[in-house]
Amino acid sequence: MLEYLDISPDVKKALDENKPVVALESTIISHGMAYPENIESAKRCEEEIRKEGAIPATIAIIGGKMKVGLSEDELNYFGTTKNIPKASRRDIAMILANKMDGATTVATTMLIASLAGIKVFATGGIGGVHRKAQESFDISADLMELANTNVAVVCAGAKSILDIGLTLEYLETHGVPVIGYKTDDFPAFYTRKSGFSVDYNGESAEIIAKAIKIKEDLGLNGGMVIANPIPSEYAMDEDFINGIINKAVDDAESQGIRGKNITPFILSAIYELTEGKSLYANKHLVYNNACVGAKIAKELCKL
Ligand code: PSU
Ligand code: MN
Repeated sequence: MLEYLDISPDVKKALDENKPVVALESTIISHGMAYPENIESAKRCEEEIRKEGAIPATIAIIGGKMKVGLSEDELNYFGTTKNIPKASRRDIAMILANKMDGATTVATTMLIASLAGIKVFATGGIGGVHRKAQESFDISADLMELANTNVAVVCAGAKSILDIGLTLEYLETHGVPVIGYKTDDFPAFYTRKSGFSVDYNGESAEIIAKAIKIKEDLGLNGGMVIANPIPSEYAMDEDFINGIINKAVDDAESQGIRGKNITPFILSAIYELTEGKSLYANKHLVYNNACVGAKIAKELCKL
């Protein structure tokens, strides 16, 4: 495994010394935002984590290696290189065999974080069960990873490009706890509410860390969803954004977009249709998640 896994010196040192580490994904860099905002925002996430006293570990596949913690050069390379393939679990083996680059999704970032011994990961939104999944079978590999891999994922909920109700049902079936960070509502990425509730309100980073530790002690495999709503000052108007999302989902369908291209297509359609306003919300909710991820990772190190 060491042949394929490359942990940066500061991440390795932090892990060896039981210091808090927070993983970050790279699909958001290659497919979620355009240059130069992608790099700026990736750096700002790392800063937010450091400000809280934890060490960031941005995860990506570069030249056939699973990198945990990117150097500035690697981050710049990753953010400026076009057409890096989105790497989900099924893509890892061939990407490594061909010594290619890969942008890690929530699923793959969880998997690699877990190989490196990182327990907390902060991102924007998770993938889930798509609308009309009963016909398309389109269920993100993120959910299967959450079912199996022991990493807690701090996110701003799921976008309503998905069927949020079915996504929560799926997580329940697979035994994945869905915990709100200081909220009873499951958030919908751009907005603080989705109309669905979380299973538990995690009132503090401390209680969430405790739950992660207990889950680990009991050998209950699988991840956890820590749903952290976008701060009110950055939240978007619900009717406005939902109208846009519906249009983006319809456009994807009418243009026959399929498979792994659906999510990136819809995300960029939302960006175009909101004339960039969605990006502002997107960036700030990710920074907020990075910060909460660091708080939880810190509490976890004390246990
Ligand atoms: N949802 C978002 N923003 C994102 C993604 C999902 O709101 O950037 C990205 C994440 O990397 C996630 C992936 O893991 O898309 C899910 O893709 P798919 O639906 O193809 O499984
Ligand atoms: Mn899919």
